[in-house]
Amino acid sequence: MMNIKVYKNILSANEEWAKKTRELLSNKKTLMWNIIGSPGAGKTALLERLIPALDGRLSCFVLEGDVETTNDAERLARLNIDVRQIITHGACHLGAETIYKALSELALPGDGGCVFVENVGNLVCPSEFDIGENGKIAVLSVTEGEDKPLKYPLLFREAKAVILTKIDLVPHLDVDTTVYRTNIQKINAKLPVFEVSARRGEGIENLKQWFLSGFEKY
Ligand SMILES: Nc1nc2c(ncn2[C@@H]2O[C@H](COP(=O)(O)OP(=O)(O)O)[C@@H](O)[C@H]2O)c(=O)[nH]1
Ligand SMILES: [Mg+2]
Ligand SMILES: [Zn+2]
Repeated sequence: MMNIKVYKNILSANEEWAKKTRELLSNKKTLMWNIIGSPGAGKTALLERLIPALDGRLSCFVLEGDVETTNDAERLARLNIDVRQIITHGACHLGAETIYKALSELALPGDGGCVFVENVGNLVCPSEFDIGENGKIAVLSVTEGEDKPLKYPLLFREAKAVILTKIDLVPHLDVDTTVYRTNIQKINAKLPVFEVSARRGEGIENLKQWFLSGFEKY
């Protein structure tokens, strides 16, 4: 018999915590979404609109990641949901260990829980770290420029959906949302793109249906 030497791929600490998070989420029949986008893209404003729309169907929780301040957690706490702020003191992304520990403290229901993690505003490294989420969601605003999916492809390769925000501003800008879509599709042809205005509420209903459909697997 041939003697084949086998090496085991030891998971990094981050991957180990991400795995524990996935187990916790699965036991609790809860979905967790990792919301990634530039500072100011409109991630918090989107959650302020989306969560009340999902209310009644899902129990929503938010883990807010920021370098400093509890501003975003304070905005979302007004929705009367359980929100926790994770302050990174300089780190530009959230790691899986912090997420696991924060998640363990939430009173997740046994079914229908939905956790939104607003990652630190950054188009680069949050996409590189698995935090045990069910999916990454890219938030891109129409003011950022149509070439951003081409310049920051990893996020668009990894994401389960793109939310193109601030579409109420399109009439005031020299942009074309079809160019955003074309560039997103160059990176990831099957990625769903939702055009949304958190200011006016356009597109929120479609997005709500997509988030609800994520629970069909349970
Ligand atoms: N016109 C318009 N402004 C928006 C929209 N969403 C967010 N903003 C504004 O964009 C700025 C940044 O929003 P915020 O939610 O804090 O972005 P975050 O840093 O990605 O969480 C704020 O001044 C918001 O009022 C939108 O849909 N339309
Ligand atoms: Mg924010
Ligand atoms: Zn980072």
